[in-house]
Amino acid sequence: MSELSQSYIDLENQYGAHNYHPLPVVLKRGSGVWVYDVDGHVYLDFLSAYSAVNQGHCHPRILSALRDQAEQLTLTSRAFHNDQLGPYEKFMCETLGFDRLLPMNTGVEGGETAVKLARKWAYEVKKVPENQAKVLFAEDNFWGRTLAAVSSSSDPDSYGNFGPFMPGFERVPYNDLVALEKALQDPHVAAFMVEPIQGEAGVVVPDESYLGGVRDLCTRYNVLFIADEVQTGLGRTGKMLACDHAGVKPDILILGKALSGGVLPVSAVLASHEIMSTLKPGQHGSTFGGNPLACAVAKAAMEVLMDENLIENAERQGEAFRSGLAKINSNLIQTIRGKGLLNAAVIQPFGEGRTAYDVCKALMKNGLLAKQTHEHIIRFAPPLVINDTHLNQALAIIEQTLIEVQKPGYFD
Ligand code: IF1
Repeated sequence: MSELSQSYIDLENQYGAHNYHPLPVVLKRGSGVWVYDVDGHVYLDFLSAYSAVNQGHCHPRILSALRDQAEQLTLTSRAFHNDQLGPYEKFMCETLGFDRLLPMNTGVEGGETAVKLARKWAYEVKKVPENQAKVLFAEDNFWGRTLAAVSSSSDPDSYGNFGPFMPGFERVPYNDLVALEKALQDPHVAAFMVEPIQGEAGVVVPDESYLGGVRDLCTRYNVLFIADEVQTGLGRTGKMLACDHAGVKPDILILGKALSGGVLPVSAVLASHEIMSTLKPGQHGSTFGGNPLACAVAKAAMEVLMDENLIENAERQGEAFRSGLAKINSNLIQTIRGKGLLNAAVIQPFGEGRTAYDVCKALMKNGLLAKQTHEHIIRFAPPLVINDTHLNQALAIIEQTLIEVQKPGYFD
């Protein structure tokens, strides 16, 4: 590593909280599928900031919307109206088929908003007794780092020593309709919040029938189906929403990440008028939620997804990636799974305790950035603008790397 890169890492080590263990690379610029480090080395970005830059790094049309609005008006608070919010809300509701949108900033604020809405609806519409509302989550879920989010987590790294936890949260096994129906026997259940594909759990794709089953059970037991599409939404899985693969519509939809094309934090919760109207003025909000800059950027980010056919590209390139990965003759790849351009490979442990992190470091040296999730899974999620040339280049790097890391002495 160069002294220049090391100098940046040293500053983070000395002055920053150590709440991450990043790969030893210091990035300076991004464009499309490419990112560049401070020494000018170029990398294919196969993480896309955890699916926040689906439109590619620094997309010119999104940056232009950012620049134009930033020179007009960036923030008014919701104490006043602005000329961007209403048109954005209309655009999003008509594009995605919901009655109303509540704008927030980060994905976890979207999740918090969805849970608050579900509880409010439970007390005021379903008539669940006060403070008795329950919300169900899936085992191995991930929806952020707030105390409510970690209260629903089954991962000790997420919840360890952050108690006491939010009451009224329960978990059911993912991809298990029998367990879900059993939990729905409790009349106090307000909602079931679930990722259509579990991202952090390691790109876990449920049975084809699962989401349809969730929809049917939630309807039958008068429970709100909350789809957390912060990571799977906005074209990532080859459809606008991952729920579209199953042809189901959730009662509450949570979006984030690529809603801004990675330019600034923008999230949104969409629901019916019945659900959304349970919130009255002064009962929920955020300083930056619905700011004119976010609305202008998000509208441009959505238009880019649709106008540049990125959703169809994700479907096609995802198929090509999975079949290309399967053709790589390496005993290190145990399983390949995913939908669209949200994919993962399970890596066999190798050498003396070598893990997916070691493979990611080797991939980095060969010009591809990816990140492991848990010890033996590598998530591969490039921007949806990836083309055939980029994809073949990536597959060649992966194949070369998997050979290199098994050569004697590679890690010496
Ligand atoms: C980190 C993980 C991914 C999410 C889903 C809500 C949120 C996320 C399905 C919250 C956020 C991010 C958080 C980020 C890394 C990344 C992540 F590894 F943490 F789990 F993508 F898988 N729902 N995921 O994936 O959105 O508040 O972050 O905007 O915490 O390191 P946020």
